[in-house]
Amino acid sequence: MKKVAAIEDLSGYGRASLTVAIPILSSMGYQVCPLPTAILSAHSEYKNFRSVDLTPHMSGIIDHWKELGLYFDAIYSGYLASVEQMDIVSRFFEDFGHKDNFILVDPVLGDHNRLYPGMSQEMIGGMRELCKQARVITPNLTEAAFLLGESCAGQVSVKEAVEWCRRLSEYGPEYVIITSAPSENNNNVATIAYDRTDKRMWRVMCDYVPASYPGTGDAFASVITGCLLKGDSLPEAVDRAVYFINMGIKATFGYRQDPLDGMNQEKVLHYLNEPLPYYRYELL
Ligand code: PXL
Repeated sequence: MKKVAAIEDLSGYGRASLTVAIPILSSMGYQVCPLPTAILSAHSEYKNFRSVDLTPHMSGIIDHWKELGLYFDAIYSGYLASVEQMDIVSRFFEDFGHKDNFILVDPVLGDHNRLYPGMSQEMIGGMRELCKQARVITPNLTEAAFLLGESCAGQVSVKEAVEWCRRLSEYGPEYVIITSAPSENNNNVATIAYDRTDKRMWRVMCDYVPASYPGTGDAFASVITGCLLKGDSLPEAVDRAVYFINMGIKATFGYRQDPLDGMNQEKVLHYLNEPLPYYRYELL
């Protein structure tokens, strides 16, 4: 079985990070090996959440994995809560990254033009360093802006987003995927993806649903990891991830539940193993 090391927090309530990554990657047929960075009562968008920081325990876990001689086909990192954790993850990449496996960094920093609570300028720098070690990165538009020192407070044009995608690839990753990117049509959101090797820019459009669920970025990055592991092309992987998120959002939006509870992924996990009904990707 292919193995994926997943490095992020475990939040007991509200679907995010490991409680999203594990079911998705398991459903796709991979063995997930979590390296939890913290245990939270609920993800950090809930007021008064409690948190146990596992930073002091991460090195011990990593040492044991080294003693066991573990090999991971993919390494996926998501939400990290401190620069110290980012340093540990960077060393993990050096130790466990090989020519034949790949590292995907989801540079979780913020959304909707704002940093998440607890994120700092120093952490943006730490995330930028991790992106340099990755083969694939999956920022949303806000995170792309923070990584590049740009602002997305005003309207970002399609042309600018495409430019940001290319500029991020100069940090090193072969694939840069920007989610929540603008499109010419306000009823659509775009995901754009750049392949630095063949210099092709892809786009997958999707209808806009006026709701926002935490953890959708984590789900997106997890599906991309799974698709690339099975050998999908970049645009195919993006197509499937966009399709999955769209189905998940629609399986949630009709209910009156609190959006903070996240996407009802349990209702749509089976789509991960069904053929895509159609390809939507286009070359930009
Ligand atoms: O979905 C990203 C995420 C992951 N983990 C925690 C979070 C968030 C977003 O708010 O709070 C703890």
